[in-house]
Amino acid sequence: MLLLAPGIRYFPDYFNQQQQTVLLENVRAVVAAAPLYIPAMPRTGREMSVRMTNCGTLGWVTDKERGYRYQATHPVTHQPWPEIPQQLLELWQSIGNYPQPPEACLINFYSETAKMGLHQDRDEENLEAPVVSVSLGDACLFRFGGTNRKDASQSIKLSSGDVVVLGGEGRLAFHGVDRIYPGTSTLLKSTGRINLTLRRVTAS
Ligand SMILES: O=C(O)CCC(=O)C(=O)O
Ligand SMILES: [Mn+2]
Repeated sequence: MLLLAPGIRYFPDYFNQQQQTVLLENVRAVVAAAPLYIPAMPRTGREMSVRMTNCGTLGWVTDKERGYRYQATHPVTHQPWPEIPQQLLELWQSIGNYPQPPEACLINFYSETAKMGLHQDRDEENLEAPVVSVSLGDACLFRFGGTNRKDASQSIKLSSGDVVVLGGEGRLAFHGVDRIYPGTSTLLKSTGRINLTLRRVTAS
């Protein structure tokens, strides 16, 4: 484990090839039940470049009308989200340092050209619990800074199987994905990257 900044822990190669393959199968099963949808920014309705879905009792969604929020059902199918795969629950137990299980696992799919702007994860009522993030597929350039948008930032390349935890002092660190490096992994059938983030939403 490497401490990238206060509260930001990095576990390179946390999942080996075989574990990544199993995880990917689980993600595919989630996507089959809860299809990827196109998230839109609050107010402007501008579409994000990532495609998203979730598993867990709650999922993070966003649209023009109602903005960022967690809800128990898929915004398009209106079905409850599938369960969080066991491997991810175990990951949280092993490194989350938090007594209660995650409620949401946001699944982001990045095509070759997708990115995610610098932001904080702060739609959770619970900011005591960490956010645990898993990378699968092509590598990306991940940027993280401090708790103010203008704070200096650093970048690292995240590869398939890597895990990053934003907890404690790092829980509200600004972060984002500047680019994908297409063709750097053979895990997925085509190019692209999948990111999974485990979150505890409620405070009790
Ligand atoms: O893709 C990543 O590594 C980060 C994703 C992220 O920050 C988010 O979904 O809030
Ligand atoms: Mn985030």
